[in-house]
Amino acid sequence: MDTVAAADIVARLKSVVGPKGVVETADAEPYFEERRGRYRGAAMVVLRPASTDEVAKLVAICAEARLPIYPQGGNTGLSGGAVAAKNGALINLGRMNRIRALDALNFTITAEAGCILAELQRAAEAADRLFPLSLGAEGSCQIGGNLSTNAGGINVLRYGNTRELALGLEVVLPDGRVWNGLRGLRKSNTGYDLKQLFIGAEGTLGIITAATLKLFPRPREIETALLGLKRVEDVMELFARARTASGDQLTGFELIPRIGIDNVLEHGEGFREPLAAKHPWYALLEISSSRTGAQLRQALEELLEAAMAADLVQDGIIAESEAQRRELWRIRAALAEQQDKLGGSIKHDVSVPISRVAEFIVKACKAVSERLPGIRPYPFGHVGDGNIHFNLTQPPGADKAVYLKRWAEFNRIVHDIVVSLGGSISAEHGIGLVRRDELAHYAQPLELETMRRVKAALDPGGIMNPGKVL
Ligand code: FAD
Ligand code: 2HG
Ligand code: ZN
Repeated sequence: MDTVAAADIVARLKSVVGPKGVVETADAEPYFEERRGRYRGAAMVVLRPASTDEVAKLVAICAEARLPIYPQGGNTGLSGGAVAAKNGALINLGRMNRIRALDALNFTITAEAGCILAELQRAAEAADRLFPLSLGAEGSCQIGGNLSTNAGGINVLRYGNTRELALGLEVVLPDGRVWNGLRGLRKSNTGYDLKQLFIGAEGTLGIITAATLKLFPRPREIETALLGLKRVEDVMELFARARTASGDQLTGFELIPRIGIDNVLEHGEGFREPLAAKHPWYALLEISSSRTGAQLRQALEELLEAAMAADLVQDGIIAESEAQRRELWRIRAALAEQQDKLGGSIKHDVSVPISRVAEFIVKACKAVSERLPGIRPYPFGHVGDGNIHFNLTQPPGADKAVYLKRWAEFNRIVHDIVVSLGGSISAEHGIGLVRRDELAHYAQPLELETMRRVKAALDPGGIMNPGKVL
């Protein structure tokens, strides 16, 4: 496209959104940053539409001009999916942040894509309901981004991924037409379930502009415990016992390694050693019920007593107040936030069947240590969903840049083990740019072909978030 034509299209795009919807070059930097510093974005123009109609008009102009579109939500994604390029328009949904409707009796909420996740949670709570999606970035990620990455987080084992929480979507298709699929129905078998295509598509098939989502009764009793264990195998045995002993009321079950506690104590603000002695592994678990008088405390105490008698659990604390509960979860959040303080960190977001989590961790730790003695595995996360953030911290004193150049090499070692155990190379963060080549390596040819056909059918011009996922 020549410069005159490009300037003309940019002018037309800007006139759709007006001055409030145009980000000036001087203010564009936050839209180009990438969380992990592996990429740097750029764009011909950064636009912030205020309505579905504006999004549709922008997309129609881009489709006609074959101009690439890079959708963006809160830009908290961890796979580089929201990284734009200078050949196209970055469309950020942040101004589309209204709650359109809340139907307490139907247990649904309808929100625009740019609604911040924490705001959505608050709107549900104000109506005595729970929107259970919860993750570290909830103060800045948007529901459109959550849907587009099919985000997971800390409550998946009870309530499911974002995909399981979505009942209906409104989407601007790559030709600029609007598909209104905002249905609040638990049951509807009317042919292909189109919304599922857009959930987890990372902006490659269209722009999600609104969603109808499931709500749940708000928990009235919550019990949270942090437990110290000797072996990762014991953590997973405890998980099985906890599900059963709690009457299947387990909402979160997170793994924390000792290296993570040491790191948080050294680099975090205001943390104390959580238990009297140090332990190789910790489990942070939470059970909850919407019923008062559910006697969760008793169930938890009985579980712990039995687990300690069986030498599964060495020590533990149960939160005595909401403040203490928050403090335990603060350790978990800091674990992720502070990991890079230890130096270069090669990331993996993998899942295996829950029954094979311990085997995976043992095998993968051995394999990476054999390849690079001194490497420091930092495995943590949502093991109650079989999801391990198997991140690898550089050996102490190693050259960070040299170490990070070995990213692909360690990905291959770890992902080979994951696949051999029947697992997935991307549990919750998505493919984006970071895992695109890994997807091409591990996906079945027929899966890739089918995905490419879907992409070509919906986006024949290839303008939606080009270069991502496939
Ligand atoms: P962005 O980063 O802006 O975009 C992500 C992808 O979605 C991109 O491909 C983008 O093009 C596309 N996209 C965004 N909005 C739209 C739209 N409206 N229509 C179409 N495409 C769109 N993730 C988890 O799953 N679980 C966690 O526990 C978790 N914890 C995190 C903790 C921290 C501290 C951080 C920084 C991130 C964490 N993440 C986690 C990753 C991230 O927060 C999620 O992937 C989140 O869902 C991304 O939302 P976003 O609005 O920031 O999307
Ligand atoms: C979490 O669970 C996030 O805290 C981030 O998904 C994981 O940093 C990571 O690898
Ligand atoms: Zn996570």
